Amino acid sequence: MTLSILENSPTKDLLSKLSGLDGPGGNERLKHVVQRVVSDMFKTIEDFDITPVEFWAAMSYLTEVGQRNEFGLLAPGLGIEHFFDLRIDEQEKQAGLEGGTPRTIEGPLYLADAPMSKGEARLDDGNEQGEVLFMEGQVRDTDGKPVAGAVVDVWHANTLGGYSFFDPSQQPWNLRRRIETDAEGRYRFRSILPAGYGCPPDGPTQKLLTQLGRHGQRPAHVHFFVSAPGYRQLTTQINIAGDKFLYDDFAFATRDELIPAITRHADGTDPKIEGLNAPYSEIKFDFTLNREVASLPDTVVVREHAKAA
Ligand code: MBD
Ligand code: FE
Repeated sequence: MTLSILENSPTKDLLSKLSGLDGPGGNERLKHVVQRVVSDMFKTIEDFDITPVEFWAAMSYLTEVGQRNEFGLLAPGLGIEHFFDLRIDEQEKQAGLEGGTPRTIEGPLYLADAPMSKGEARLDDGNEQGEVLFMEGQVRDTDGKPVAGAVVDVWHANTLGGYSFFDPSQQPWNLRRRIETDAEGRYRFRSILPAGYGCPPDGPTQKLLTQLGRHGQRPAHVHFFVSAPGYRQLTTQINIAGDKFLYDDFAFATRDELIPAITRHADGTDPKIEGLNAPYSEIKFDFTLNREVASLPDTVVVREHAKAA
């Protein structure tokens, strides 16, 4: 028999007072959200007969998530960041917007203001013996027209799955660049193949995932923000085909259209590339941007980003 006091008037009264909904002042939207969140919590406590000991364990857990700065990891791990993608996908579909490159989550490891270059860039600083990756493509609009001067803001992990800045062993800005597309809307970069990312094994996110019988691994991927005046910013990633975790991403970010073919040149010789004598890989990937739509929410997610000193 479940103990139920949720519908009793003292509980209803309590919810109305604790959320401030019984009085004036404050933020009306927040009052309603707090009322809902706390009443859903009460319902969970009731339905699962949560004990105070379990509740305080959860509070300690959230404290640790904050202390370790892992909310940016917990949110994708619990599918919340992907859920926001699914919501805006549906909003766009209902507004008749289609044909753009699919979006997928930003993740927690972006760093604003990466070095800018025109047309092409080398992303790796040469300090690591990774397999060379060349990636290139064109930014176009949904009519197929090239978008010149678009900014392709790209970031990815090194061969150990670490991101510069967050991984202090890497040099500043390693594997992070902004590339402005040329007159034909083209971008091109040289880098090294990233490895997949794994949640810190001793951190609170992995602790929860383990309790859920889950792993905390992502397939190897490369992140992008693609933007241009008059277009909806695209937040996306490409995955490296063949990765063991391609369809088993703890952050739920893989999408079929975001797994470009990767061409491996096993002989490692290319007359165009001086000094290259080891196997290397090549990816061609074009981005399609949707035009700005005033009636739809902006795709730029305003959130706190780390800033390089
Ligand atoms: C990453 O590199 C990432 O992209 C996400 C979503 C979560 C953790 C690490
Ligand atoms: Fe990532």
